[in-house]
Amino acid sequence: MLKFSFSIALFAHVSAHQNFHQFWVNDESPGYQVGIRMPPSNNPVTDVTSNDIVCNVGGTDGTGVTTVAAKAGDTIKVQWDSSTHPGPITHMLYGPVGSAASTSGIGAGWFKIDEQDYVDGKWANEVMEAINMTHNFALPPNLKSGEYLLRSEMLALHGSQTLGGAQFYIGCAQLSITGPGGDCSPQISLPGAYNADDSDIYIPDFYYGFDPTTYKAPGGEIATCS
Ligand SMILES: *[C@@H]1O[C@H](CO)[C@@H](O)[C@H](O)[C@H]1NC(C)=O
Ligand SMILES: [Cu+2]
Repeated sequence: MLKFSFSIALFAHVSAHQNFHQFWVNDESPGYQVGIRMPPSNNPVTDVTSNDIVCNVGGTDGTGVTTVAAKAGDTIKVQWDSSTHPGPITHMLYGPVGSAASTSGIGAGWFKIDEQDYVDGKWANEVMEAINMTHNFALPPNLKSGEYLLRSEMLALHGSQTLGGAQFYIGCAQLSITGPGGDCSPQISLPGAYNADDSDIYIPDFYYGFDPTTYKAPGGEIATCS
């Protein structure tokens, strides 16, 4: 009996974590876990100064991962594992680079292209749960042609009352984008842009008075590309 309850508890915990596992470009998907640097587990990254904050554990190399074609302005749909953890979803691009597969993504050159925080009384994860754990956004219409990393982040804030307790779930896809050109700003560094004690990462009153409607995900403003 004891062993049985332990397994149930373990399963419940593991299933509460999440990975980014599939995406669609204009409704076409390369397949389950295809084109994504899949991490070795669904555990969160909590050290925002670690290189793991870029593309998750083991994510600094994309050898063997398919790079998927897209065009500037295309609609991207991401799908994550089910999540009950309250928090936002954000998307960033890194590039253009010669080869997405051989790009670590460590350092300057990331720019935010999409963010959903707390809308109409629901965190992004709740909104996604109602639509099969998916989320849609568009690539900027003004991008240079080249290869890019697309970073999908779901930040779980249930542990944010503790310094270092916020949980970053991250997955990076590899895209080969055709576009008319354009420069995107502002750009940020990863690691670098996030600090453990930032007010969007460490929220001592998260369950006691914090107003979620004021919340903005880390990484700054959505970039303008022109
Ligand atoms: C939800 O997503 C899964 C995995 O992609 C898919 O098999 C299933 O058909 C989807 N369900 C609906 C209702 O779209
Ligand atoms: Cu979890």
